[in-house]
Amino acid sequence: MSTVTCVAPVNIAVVKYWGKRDETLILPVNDSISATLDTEQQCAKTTVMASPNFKEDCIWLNGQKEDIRNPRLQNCLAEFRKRAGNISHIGQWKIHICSENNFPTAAGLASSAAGYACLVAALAKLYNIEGDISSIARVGSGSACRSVLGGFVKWCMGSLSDGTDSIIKQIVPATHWPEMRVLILVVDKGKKKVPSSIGMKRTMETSDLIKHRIKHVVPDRVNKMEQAIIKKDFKTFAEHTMKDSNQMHAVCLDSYPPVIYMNEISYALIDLVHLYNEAVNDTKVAYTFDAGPNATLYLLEENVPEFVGVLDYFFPPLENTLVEYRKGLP
Ligand code: 2P0
Repeated sequence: MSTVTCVAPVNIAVVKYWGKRDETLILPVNDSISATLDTEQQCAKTTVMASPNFKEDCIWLNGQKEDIRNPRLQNCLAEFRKRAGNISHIGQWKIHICSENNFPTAAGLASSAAGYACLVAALAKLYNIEGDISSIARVGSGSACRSVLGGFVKWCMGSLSDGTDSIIKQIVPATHWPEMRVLILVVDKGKKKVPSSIGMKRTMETSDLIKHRIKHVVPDRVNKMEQAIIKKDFKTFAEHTMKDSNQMHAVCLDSYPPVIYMNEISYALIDLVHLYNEAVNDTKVAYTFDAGPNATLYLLEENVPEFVGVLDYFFPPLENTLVEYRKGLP
């Protein structure tokens, strides 16, 4: 038996990937940029085991047995077995996969990004495969390719139909902007109502706004975002992060039937961030929302205590506990 365990972090996009031009190879309609978070905070942990005694391939996700016939999973496995070829006898053995997330799964918190990046890293170790594995992670889940590298990462959409130029590059390592912090505000742990892949397909088929976004907005925004990251220009970074999140959700709303991910708490958080930035007469906090109502905030370390105080005031985390406690008083 051969066993490998890997850990992979989530990434949170500041210029969003939304829309595919090829659904099998998972090729996007625009470039995207994300930050890969610290491994321990929010990650997937995956163990892969290969044994000549296993009768069939199996997968467990958070302790629950899942369908191994998932086409994306099969694509990843097939690619590894092809690459392993004759160089490894393990390539002929059946495998068991156990994967866990230390955060809510499928709640719009990039669980599939961490999950597939982790699976691919573990399989690469198991089969002793070297070289770029981001393209294999990509066929598992588009955003997973960005979790293969640390720091700020750009996924270049490419233009070739075989996807060979749809590649990732590190803009800067995490050490370049060590003051950067991320707060993840879990508004709802539940699974998203419309999976990203279905939402993206609907957008591509029905939205007019997506055409404007991919042609006239994202190319310029990606350049500005890259420069802002390199120059550590938080104000520009924050402005484009918020505008891009808003536009992604606008194209979701422009899809038909509309794809709605945010809820009233999400909108209240957006208001709060803008009110706070106005009150301090600066742009100190940026929000971004993925395919769910949960907010990710980007801010610099020096501004964390004050903004957490503001959040605690308007969204007291212990509200229910306090109410219960007060009820218990004589
Ligand atoms: C992103 N999201 O750039 C965007 C922003 C969600 C909103 O990538 O179909 O799970 O597996 O390629 O990667 C989520 O989509 O979709 C996503 P598939 P994925 O992070």
